[in-house]
Formats: sequence, C-alpha cells, structure tokens
Amino acid sequence: IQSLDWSDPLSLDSALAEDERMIAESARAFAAERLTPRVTRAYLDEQFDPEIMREMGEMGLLGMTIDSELGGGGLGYVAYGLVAREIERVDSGYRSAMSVQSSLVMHPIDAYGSEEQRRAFLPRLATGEMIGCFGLTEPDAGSDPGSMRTRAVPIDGGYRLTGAKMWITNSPIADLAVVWAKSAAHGDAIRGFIVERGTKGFSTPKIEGKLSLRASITGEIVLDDCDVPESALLPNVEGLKGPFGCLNRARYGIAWGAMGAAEACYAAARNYTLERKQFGVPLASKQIVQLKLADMATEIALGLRGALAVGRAMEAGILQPDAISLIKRNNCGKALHVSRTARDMLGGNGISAEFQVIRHSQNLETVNTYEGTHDIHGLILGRAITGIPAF
Ligand code: TGC
Ligand code: FAD
Repeated sequence: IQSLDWSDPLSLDSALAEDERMIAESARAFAAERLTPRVTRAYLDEQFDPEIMREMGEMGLLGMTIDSELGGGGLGYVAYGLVAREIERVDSGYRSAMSVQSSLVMHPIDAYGSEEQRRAFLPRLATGEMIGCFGLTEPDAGSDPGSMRTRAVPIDGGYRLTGAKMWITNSPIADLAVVWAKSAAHGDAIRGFIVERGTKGFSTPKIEGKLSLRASITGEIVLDDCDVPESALLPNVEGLKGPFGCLNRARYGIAWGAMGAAEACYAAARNYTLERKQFGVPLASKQIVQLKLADMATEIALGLRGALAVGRAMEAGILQPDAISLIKRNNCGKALHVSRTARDMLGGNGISAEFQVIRHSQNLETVNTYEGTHDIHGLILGRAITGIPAF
C-alpha cells in the first residue's frame, strides 16, 4: 500500500484529465518563474506591475473559459480553477488581477456585449494589452449593491454617468471600466456601461495604505458628469443578474485560489516544524503540531474536492449558483484559518515577509470579504435552505 501523499491526501490529481494537469503545471511554472521573484518587493512597496497582465496574456491565462475566436481559451472551468489555485499559491493579489480581467471584464463583454463591443475589446483584453476593471461597490453600497446611487441619465446620443465606485481592483491602471448604474432610460433598472480611459469626467484615484492585498492595486472610480455614447451600454442584460452572472464565475475561481494560498501556508508550516528543533526535538514531533497539520490537510483536501465538484457541475451546465456561495464561503474561511495557524506555528519568523505566511494571511482577510463577505454567503445559503431572505 502506498503511503498517503501529504500534499494531496484525497488524490485530487487522479480526478483530473491529462490536459488539466498540464495546464496546472504550466501555470505553476509561470507563477514560480515570473511571480514569486517579484512578490515580496511588490507587497512591501504596495506596487502592482501592469506588465504582469501582458505576461498572463502571453501564457493564455486571461479569459481562459471564454469560447470565442476573438480571444479566450475555450477551456473548462476546472482548468480555470486549477490556474487560480497556482497563481494564488504565490499571492491572492495576482489571482485577483486575473479574476477581474477574465470573469468580471471579459465575461460581461462576451456574454452581454454587442458584436462591436466584443470585437473592439476582447482581443486586446485577452493579450493583456488592455486592462479592465469592474465597478459595482460604492462607498454606501457594498453588500447591498441594489442600493447603488450611480445613475445614468439619457443625453443626446448616449448617457451621462454620475456617481462613485469604491474598492475597485486595478481601477488606477485600467484602460476601461465595466460600470454598473441605475439607468433612467430603462426604468431605473441596473445596466452595465463600458467606460474608456480618457472619457471626460472619468477618474480613478488610487486607494493608499492597504494592509492587505498590497501587491494588487485598488482605487475608486469617480464619474463626474461622464458622458458616454449609446455604444457604451451593454445591450444584452438588465438588472442585478448582470453583475451576479459575472460574480458567479469570479467567486468560483476564488474558491480554488484561496485553497492555493492555504496550501502554501500548510507546506510552509510542515517544512518549518520538521526543521525547527525546540526542547531537543523537531516541533513536528509534538502532538499539538501534528493535529494542526492534520486539520490543515483535511480542510484543504475537502475544500479542493468541493471546488472540483462545483467546477464539474458548471461544465455539465447543471450548477445551481448558490452552491458557489457554499464553496466561496467555506474555502475562504478555512484558508484564513489555516494561514493564521501557520503564522503561529512559525513563531517569530511567522511575522517576517521572508517566510511568506503572514502575507497570505493578511491577503486572505480581503479574499474573505470581497465578492460577498463570509456572512453574506452564509445568508445566501440560509435563504436557499429556508426560503426566507434574512439580509
Ligand atoms: P436578489 O433579489 O437576490 O437578486 C436580484 C436579481 O439577481 C438574480 N441573482 C442572480 N443571478 C445570477 N447569479 C446569482 N448568483 C444571482 N443571485 C441573484 C436574481 O435572480 C434576481 O434576478 P431578477 O431577474 O429577478 O431581477 O438581490 P438582492 O439585492 O436581494 O441580493 C442580495 C445579496 C446579498 C445576495 C447580494 O446583493 C450579494 O451577493 N451581495 C454581495 C455583493 C458582492 O458580492 N459584491 C461584489 C463586488 S465585486 C468584487 O468584490 C470584486 S473583487 C475582485 C477581485 O479583486 O478578485
Ligand atoms: P459592508 O457591506 O458594509 O459590510 C460590513 C460588515 O457587515 C461585513 O462583515 C458584512 O458581512 C456585514 N453585513 C452586511 N450586511 C449584513 C446583513 N444583512 N446581515 C448581517 N451582516 C451584514 N468591489 C467591486 O465592485 N469591484 C472590485 O474590483 C472590488 N475589489 C475589491 C478589492 C479589495 C481589496 C477590497 C477590500 C474590496 C473590493 N471590492 C470590490 C469591494 C467588496 O466587494 C466589498 O468590500 C464587499 O462586498 C463588502 O462590502 P462593504 O465593504 O461595503 O462592507
């Protein structure tokens, strides 16, 4: 009998197709060669290098699931999840950049856009030549995006956008923003607009001083009487199901990604406690330490299996979106716990940038909050279970 593989105790690997394994391996090599060498400096300096988007584009990591001759890989959701896991094994901020471009910018343009919009933007977003961002959250509308204040009013030949979006990944470096607003021309229904950099009244101040996700750039989107042509409107969706259709995909990727960050912390804790001697023996020989490692291995293995089950259901076209809340909530919460435990197990070294775990742990605070907080996903599940919305 073979001994249990500590890094894959439920043999996720055996449930993957050969091409999925190859995609994951090449993403892992890319992350190790291109992202790992940059990340500590980027985190300390609170800098995101936009060149990373071009490099991801070259590797085919942008819009992987989009099936279009205009850009995108036409690959399965499990392959996308595996890549998110490999990128987030390095840093949640780098996976964020990939998620936003793929699920929150390319997907709505592909799924809700006109043929002209698809042709104008998808090819350049797929290569990373253009960077996009997604504006849903506002200073006074986070968990409750239905209460947004951003408005679109009709003007001659288009719309005038007014309002502000807050906490927007990549907005300061974005060439375009997919912005959601209540549109007076459509009975105040929520509609999506593509706003290009350079449009008068559009600005994207950077949010400074984040103590989490520092290798990702975050900003506001200010729309100060920002006039856009009719062709900026995403014609094929109306209502909150527009942004939620994008969030389904991004939240799914996050469920895989968070496990990648957890795996990095688990491996670091295992290595460290095997090496580090106190009281004359390796820390890993202590029962308390072994229980912590056992809990980490269990949560990660189950979390990955859950993400795989959801990915396969998406590929089969039989997914109920509330299941995404289950894995997003579980995997982010568990990853945060794993990372905090690993931080403790490394003692003083656990707080050093050199040992990486505190960076993951700080990042996972954001990952547990964005794309719907841990409690909001609990309430989405509560509604599904009882039929009673308790938001
Ligand atoms: P509710 O009444 O539930 O739904 C309104 C309409 O939307 C439809 N819908 C969905 N459609 C597709 N997929 C889903 N998952 C859907 N959930 C709901 C629904 O059928 C309805 O359609 P219709 O046709 O009847 O109008 O809306 P509500 O206002 O009661 O929603 C409540 C709640 C809490 C579930 C929702 O507002 C919510 O999910 N809040 C969390 C907000 C959030 O996740 N924000 C994310 C911002 S983007 C971000 O964080 C990016 S981080 C990027 C990175 O760096 O990775
Ligand atoms: P609030 O909604 O004010 O919530 C505060 C607390 O109250 C939370 O604990 C929440 O769970 C709790 N709460 C809220 N409602 C209820 C309720 N009904 N019952 C019980 N408890 C409740 N948004 C975008 O649109 N695009 C992006 O690219 C983007 N990127 C982000 C990047 C970063 C680094 C961060 C931090 C956020 C980003 N966000 C983005 C915003 C993110 O989605 C929101 O922060 C998140 O949805 C929570 O909203 P909020 O911050 O307004 O918190």
